[in-house]
Amino acid sequence: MAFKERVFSGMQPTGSLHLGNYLGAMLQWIKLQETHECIYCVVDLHAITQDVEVWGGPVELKKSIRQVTAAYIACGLDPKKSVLFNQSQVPEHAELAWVFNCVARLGWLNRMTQFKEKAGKNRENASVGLYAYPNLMAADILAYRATHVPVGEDQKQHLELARDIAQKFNNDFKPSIEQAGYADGIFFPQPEPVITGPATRVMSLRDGTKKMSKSDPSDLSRINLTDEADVVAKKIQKAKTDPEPLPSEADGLSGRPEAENLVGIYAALSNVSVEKVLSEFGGGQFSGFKKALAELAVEKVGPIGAEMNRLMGDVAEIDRILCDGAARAHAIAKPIMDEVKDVVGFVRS
Ligand code: AQP
Repeated sequence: MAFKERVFSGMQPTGSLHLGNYLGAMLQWIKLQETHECIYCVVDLHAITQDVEVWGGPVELKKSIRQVTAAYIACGLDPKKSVLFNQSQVPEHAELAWVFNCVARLGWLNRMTQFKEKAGKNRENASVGLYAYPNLMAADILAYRATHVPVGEDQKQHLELARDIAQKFNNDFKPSIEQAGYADGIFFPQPEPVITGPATRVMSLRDGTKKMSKSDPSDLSRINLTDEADVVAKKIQKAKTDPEPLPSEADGLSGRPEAENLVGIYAALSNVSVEKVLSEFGGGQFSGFKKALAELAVEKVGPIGAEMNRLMGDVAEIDRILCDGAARAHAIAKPIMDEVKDVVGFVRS
């Protein structure tokens, strides 16, 4: 069966969105909404897979869900063009995730590097939800039979797993899928990752070998979309660098992760190549470059933060947008989930 092209992606309300989320994923989302049917979710069920200290408890979670929604809109997502909603309002995500828990293999999940990184040394104490996170992510995508998933590079492995789950489901239930009228036996599509943002892996400002992340305990490690101009400038000024001047060629950045990261951020924000940035700043010290980067970051991030604050002034409107989006998402996912139940063999009224 040829599936209609449909885009799905999401972000976790585990704190304020940052430059990595923006450059790695959001810019692609905005582009895709002009050409595709797009479904963008605030993945609150994913947020609670981490310890409560990470997502902050019930009051903080509600605030973060609304704040991420405000960030979506402030960055340029249009709730009339795209479907914007929070995951927990559409029950099919959790329902399909359970089916996928029974399709995915333990061996597949054991290979997931994000679980290893997030669970750290205390693996025995990690939640079962964190372990099964990729199955829920597969359900998020396949509940809509989405064909394209714009994400940062860190999500590539999870996307591969979603493809394996789709394929195994199609194989496991082939006879009933065919009986349901899918002559080629293909019930779920193989979702394609879209990893093409201007900076698909933005690194921490404190450690160029670690990705910029909402849950990094150091706020200095990231630029939040809500940071005030002076905070952005301070974070960039304090960003870790090395003692050498900036190179004039891109090759000179290899083995210098912090320099590579800052130059990459500058290139992405100004929409030019790394070579172009180095032709301007190569040979100079970091101090001058950091000043220019701070100005650029403030120019790009400042208006987003200001618009988020304005939107957060009307929480009822944000809730209305989420509720409307959830109804539209449910209308797509419910018939697909009903068919899943038939294919698996559940009795339903
Ligand atoms: N540093 C990054 N560079 C490029 N892309 C990134 N993304 C996240 N960090 C970077 C992309 O943003 C989207 C949403 O990510 P998420 O919020 O669902 O979860 P995450 O990938 O786990 O991001 P964080 O910031 O590290 O969140 P926490 O700390 O809560 O786990 C995804 O497309 C992701 O690839």
